[in-house]
Amino acid sequence: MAITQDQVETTVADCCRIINELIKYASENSEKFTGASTSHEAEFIGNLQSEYSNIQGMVDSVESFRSSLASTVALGRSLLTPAILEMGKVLNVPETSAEGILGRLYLHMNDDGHRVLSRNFTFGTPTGATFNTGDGQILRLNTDENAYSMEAQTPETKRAICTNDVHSGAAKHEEVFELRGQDAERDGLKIIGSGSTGSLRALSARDSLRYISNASFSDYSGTTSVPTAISDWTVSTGSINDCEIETTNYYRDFEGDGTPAALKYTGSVKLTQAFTVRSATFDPGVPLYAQVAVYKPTSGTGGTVKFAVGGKEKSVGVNYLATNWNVLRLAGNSTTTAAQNGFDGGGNENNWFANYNESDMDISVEWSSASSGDYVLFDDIVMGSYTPWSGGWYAAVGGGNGATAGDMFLRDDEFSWSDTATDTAIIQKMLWRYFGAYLPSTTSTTAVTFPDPT
Ligand SMILES: [Ca+2]
Repeated sequence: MAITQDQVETTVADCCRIINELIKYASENSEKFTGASTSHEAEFIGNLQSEYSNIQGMVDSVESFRSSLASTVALGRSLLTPAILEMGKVLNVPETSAEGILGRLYLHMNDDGHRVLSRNFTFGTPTGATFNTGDGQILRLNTDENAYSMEAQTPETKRAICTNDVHSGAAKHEEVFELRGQDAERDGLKIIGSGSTGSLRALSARDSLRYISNASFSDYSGTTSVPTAISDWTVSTGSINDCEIETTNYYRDFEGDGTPAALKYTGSVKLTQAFTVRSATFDPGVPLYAQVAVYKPTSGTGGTVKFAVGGKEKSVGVNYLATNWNVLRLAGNSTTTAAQNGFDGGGNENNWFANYNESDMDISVEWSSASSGDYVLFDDIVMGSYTPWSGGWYAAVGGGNGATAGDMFLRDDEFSWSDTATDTAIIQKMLWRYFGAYLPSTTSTTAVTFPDPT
């Protein structure tokens, strides 16, 4: 009789149970070997009497026991691997590595609706330290293209520290941050931190030039008050007569910008640029960050502003914007009031190529239902790849400094954020711990179809 996927899932779950019970004794149960002052190891050491004739031998032996326990916990990978290879045969996939087969299993589960229990992460929001000079942000993306939580991550506090600013080796608006997780434990018996470090460079309009031309609206024909064309952009709705160039109140410039400028709409206009202008290509495996700055001059300014990249857009009623510069980020297609109001949020599945791709791909900035006698400004389209680190994706973007400098990131500016996970899920946790992988998951126990061992 042919082996079924369900049968191999049970075998994977059985392997997870064996290793999970050992890990629970090692570091997770209230009765545990190591991890805190109440652990068996610490109590054993604490109860030793200095008068014991072989006290050093006793310390050595418990250390030796600890070392063996850590080695056995590390065997989780070799315990699980044959079961995962068996899964590869059942699925009839060409991959031969455990990681490769888990990647295929993810795709199969996405197709057939199989779900494991979620580790139930709460992903923290990077928060700038009160002493920061820069007023920009670090944005995160923890949702994959199929809208699953990216759960191959370590619950811990993470930090980003600016190591290179414009005065110490970075290009303007392209400051470099060092990313740091918490220290890992000495032998990995208890997971207290990833020990991971990484690097994150802030994105500027210069990054956008990989995809579009004239991303910050500095180039035009005619005069600032009567432009005859905005270079490389097409007026697809409205008239060039409702476009001007604003060189005093702009959002920010970028390295290599000539005379910094913003685009001014004095009526309902939509400018569009096809991605064929620069023969842009997108990486389906790397999510795209995209934003544009919008200026609202008075509280009474009305209408709707829209920023669209490919098939996705961020559309916001101008009444929701602050009377100043605002940032619209590509992160969804929502039209509800609450979602519109969240125009400043992070990324989601729509930042992946599979979801924003379309026929005749283009980018556009639009003001519709413009209020009579008013204007809005658009400036500084920033497009670039999110940076992968420690199982998630990150984008850093500085704030607008307009004509007056002073709020760019400076060296030692810092962000911190904490990720937590309920982590009652056994299979998902083991696949992260031993393979750096995750499968389609759900927090609803009744929706789980690839169940944890009981
Ligand atoms: Ca500009």
